[in-house]
Amino acid sequence: MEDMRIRRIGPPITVRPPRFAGRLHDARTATAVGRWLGAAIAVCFMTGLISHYLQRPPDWLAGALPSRPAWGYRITQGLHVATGIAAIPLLMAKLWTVYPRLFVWPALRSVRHGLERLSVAVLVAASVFQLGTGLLNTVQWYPWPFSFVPVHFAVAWLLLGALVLHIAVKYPQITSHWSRNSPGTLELPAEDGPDRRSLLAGVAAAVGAVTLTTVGQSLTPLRRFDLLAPRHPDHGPQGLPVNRTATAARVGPANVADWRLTVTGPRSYTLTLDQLAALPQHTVTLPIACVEGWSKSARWTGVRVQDLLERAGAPPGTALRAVSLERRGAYRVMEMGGGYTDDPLTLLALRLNGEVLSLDHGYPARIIAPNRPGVWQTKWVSRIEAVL
Ligand SMILES: Nc1nc2c(c(=O)[nH]1)N[C@H]1C(S)=C(S)[C@@H](COP(=O)(O)O)O[C@H]1N2
Ligand SMILES: [Mo]
Repeated sequence: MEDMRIRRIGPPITVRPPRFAGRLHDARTATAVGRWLGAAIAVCFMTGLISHYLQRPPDWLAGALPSRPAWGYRITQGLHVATGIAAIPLLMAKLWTVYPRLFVWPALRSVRHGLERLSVAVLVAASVFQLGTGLLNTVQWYPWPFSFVPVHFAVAWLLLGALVLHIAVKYPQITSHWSRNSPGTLELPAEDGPDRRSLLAGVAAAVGAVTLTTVGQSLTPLRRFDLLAPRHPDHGPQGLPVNRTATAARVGPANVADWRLTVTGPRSYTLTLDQLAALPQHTVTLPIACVEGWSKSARWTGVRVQDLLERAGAPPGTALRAVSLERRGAYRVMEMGGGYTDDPLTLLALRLNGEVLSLDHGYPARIIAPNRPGVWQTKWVSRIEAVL
């Protein structure tokens, strides 16, 4: 049936994969960018684990969490956010360097090749997901239906697994291109050309720029430059940023007017604000280190948590539960292990930098403890329970 045949018009169509010239897409560039990206991800992963376990310790660990060094969480979380931000231009450079591999033909050469490509797909997806969700978390924007912390934590392990596999698979290329003096391979000259040096200098400049314009949110001597940071460490009442304001938490003057502190334990008691202020007061310098990346040190004055628990008849090293006046919110109830309650720096603070706490900073009383994520520095505390 002659007329049923499809007639070909013009020359046969062939799909040509794009051709990539130049040496910026080669294994040496991929290694040069990859080792910095790998280092940033390694630091980000380790500090992320620290943050996770300080924030949500399993029961067996809660009592053993150390309260020193007092500034520990400030450093680790500052590094977590800074390395995560630095990893963004590094990841973009790395993806640009290797994207011609998307066009390798045949796409699947063997089962091993297929598995390798699958692991790279997982690695890319997990990296983009972690850096994207982490960055949005620094600006407290959650445009997704899942809960950030558990998902960010789970995908971190996926990323780690895919990265370890990737390094193992690429180990021969990594070692032969690790440094300028590495032997290189037959098809690649070992020395760096000017184009590669320019690319690497550009990537370094991008990393430097995003770091310098954000790191001042936690590394306060550089705060003048934190143009792109979501928080400026000096902006906020009493010279300290606020994450959740009293208005957002629905705590108004009426809620705190007849405030009492209740402490429960073998000998429970209740104190008015005047009675609390008449107990021995201590002043400590401790940072608020928010998990979102900003941190700032301040001078806090109040009563040692140790003293409050002792007065309730609780033995040294007793864990506590603090309850906020706030009616709703993920951080209304906080638990603290014995390592923190025993530390003389851990206070139920009434004053900040010499002034009575403002309502936004937790008036009448808030917790301040060393080496602790900001989320657990509970504001508007009205009840402390000894957990025996
Ligand atoms: N009751 C209560 N306390 C809270 C919060 C909250 O939402 N509710 N937010 C926490 C977070 S996330 C941080 S970073 C610190 C910030 O303290 P600041 O507002 O005094 O700087 O308070 C913590 N205390
Ligand atoms: Mo926070």
